[in-house]
Amino acid sequence: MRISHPMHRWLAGLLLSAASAVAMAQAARPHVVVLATGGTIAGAGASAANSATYAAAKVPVDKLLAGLPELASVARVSGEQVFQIASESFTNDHLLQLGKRVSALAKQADVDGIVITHGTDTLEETAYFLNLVVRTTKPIVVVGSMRPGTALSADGALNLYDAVGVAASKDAAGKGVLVTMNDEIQSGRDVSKTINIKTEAFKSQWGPLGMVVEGKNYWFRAPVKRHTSASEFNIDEIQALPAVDIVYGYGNMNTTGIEAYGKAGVKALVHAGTGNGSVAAQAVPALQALRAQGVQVVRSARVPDGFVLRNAEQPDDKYDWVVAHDLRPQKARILAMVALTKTNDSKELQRIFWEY
Ligand code: DAS
Repeated sequence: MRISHPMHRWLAGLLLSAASAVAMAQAARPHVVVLATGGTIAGAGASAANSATYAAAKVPVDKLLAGLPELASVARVSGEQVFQIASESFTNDHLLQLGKRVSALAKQADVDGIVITHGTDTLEETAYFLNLVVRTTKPIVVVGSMRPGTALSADGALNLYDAVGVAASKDAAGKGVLVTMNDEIQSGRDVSKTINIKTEAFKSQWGPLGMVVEGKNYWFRAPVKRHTSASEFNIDEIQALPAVDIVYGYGNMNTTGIEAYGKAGVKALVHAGTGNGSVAAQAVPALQALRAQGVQVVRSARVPDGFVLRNAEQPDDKYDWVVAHDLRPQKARILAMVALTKTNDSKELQRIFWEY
């Protein structure tokens, strides 16, 4: 279409140059890939009052991203729907598939950061797994929400906005896998879901690494345990994860579970003991029998904070058992599985539990 009037031509030129300036600015922004797996952040409730009663894993990733136009000012965002499940249903196969996709994307020169949207129930396990096996310094951020997007005061939108912002940030590189929930930036290694019905659910006994406020990151500490590019583990070399399960300690403890897992052929059994990883006297022989069959025994604790002291509640040197250090049972299971892909030597396993 030919524009005749000089003023109109000038205006059209102005609009065109403004549009191209915006396009150039957008093209210059970091490229963040959002891998969606389901969970409450993709959930939907029957009414706005349903903050805790809803169906998880309903909203597809393109709808999640379309609902957050503010992301355009933070990064160039592309989305992939890897799974659409509630995270309590994650299996080792899901972990492997997701880990391999994250690893492949991290190798791409045109990808600057990766966000994984995830259910909150096992978010801490996936975050720790990726922290152990994805060899990259690029920011990887796992994010969820405690309320569905349909609820009053839903937390998912700001959590996702924060996650993309952190994943697009150069200052988030090299800090291991991160979790952004409730304005905080948590270490994927340290964080756990500690409250099952509040937006302030995710805590670490060692505290968050920092905070995100209005799209700006404020850092206060950095991880000291090995992770990602400094890890001896590599998802690209892992084709399967060994069976590792958990038994819980409590009053009137019996050995039914321990013996059943032994018969089922676990490669390691995590014992979530009372106190500082204590084991009931009547359970010790059953664990010793497992060890004699070549099964690794990892002493963790049902008490959430602190750390299990080696040779304190049990003579670990004598029994050839491993202690989980400060890792909660569900995290100890993740590390035991990954470590067993490399070694079945209990002294090597203990080294790995000290270092990761
Ligand atoms: N069932 C929970 C899950 O998918 C919902 C959530 O909190 O994300 O982990």
